[in-house]
Amino acid sequence: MQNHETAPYSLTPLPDEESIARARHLRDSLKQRRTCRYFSDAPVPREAIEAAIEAAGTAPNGANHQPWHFAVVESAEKKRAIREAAEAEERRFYGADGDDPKASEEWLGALKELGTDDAKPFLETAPFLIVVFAQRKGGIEEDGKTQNYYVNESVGIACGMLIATLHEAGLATLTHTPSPMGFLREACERPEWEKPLMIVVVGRPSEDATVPAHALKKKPLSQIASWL
Ligand code: IYR
Repeated sequence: MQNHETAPYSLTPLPDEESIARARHLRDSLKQRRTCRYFSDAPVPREAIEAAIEAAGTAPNGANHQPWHFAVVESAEKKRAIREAAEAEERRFYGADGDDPKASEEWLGALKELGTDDAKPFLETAPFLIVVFAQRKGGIEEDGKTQNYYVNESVGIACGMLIATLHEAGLATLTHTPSPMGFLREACERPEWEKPLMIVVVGRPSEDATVPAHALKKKPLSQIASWL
């Protein structure tokens, strides 16, 4: 290693059985997570959102520039504006505006099992929309100039940690990605060097919420892992 300023690092060692039990415990909890498309308007505590964003902010990332911003939308007017703009894009995507769909036939076919369409009422119903921005530039000082690195990877990991923390807090989430979503930059008053990556919708499932049966099919370990 090159000479650099350091701080000590250690982890409390755990017996193997304890490591295995803890890993399985978190796995079993995360297995209960579902992408929710039916939200109630029941409130959720702002402190849980704050803690989840702080958890996301610890994600590994390029050169520790922490190239993310989380715009938390809770005002009814803002949520309505975002819903209207998102649904306009989705109408073009699904061809619900009378024109040819922007999505390919193959893509629309892949979505059949999810049952999605251009209606996105959850963008207004759910108490919080966390709009996640990837900072293409800015560095740790957020100067808007310094180059950032591995931005998509960094912010993707942060989103995973955000969603996992919200799930552990007993909250339902949906990753929503209207395309294109440039309108979110203006709606959230973010600078041009930031790219909206996704909306994480947060709330509680409605009483009659369902998930597509397709979403329950998970690839087994033997398919998703190889050991060399
Ligand atoms: N953004 C659209 C389409 C969509 C695309 C994929 I890939 C999904 O996994 C789900 C939806 C929509 O939200 O309907």
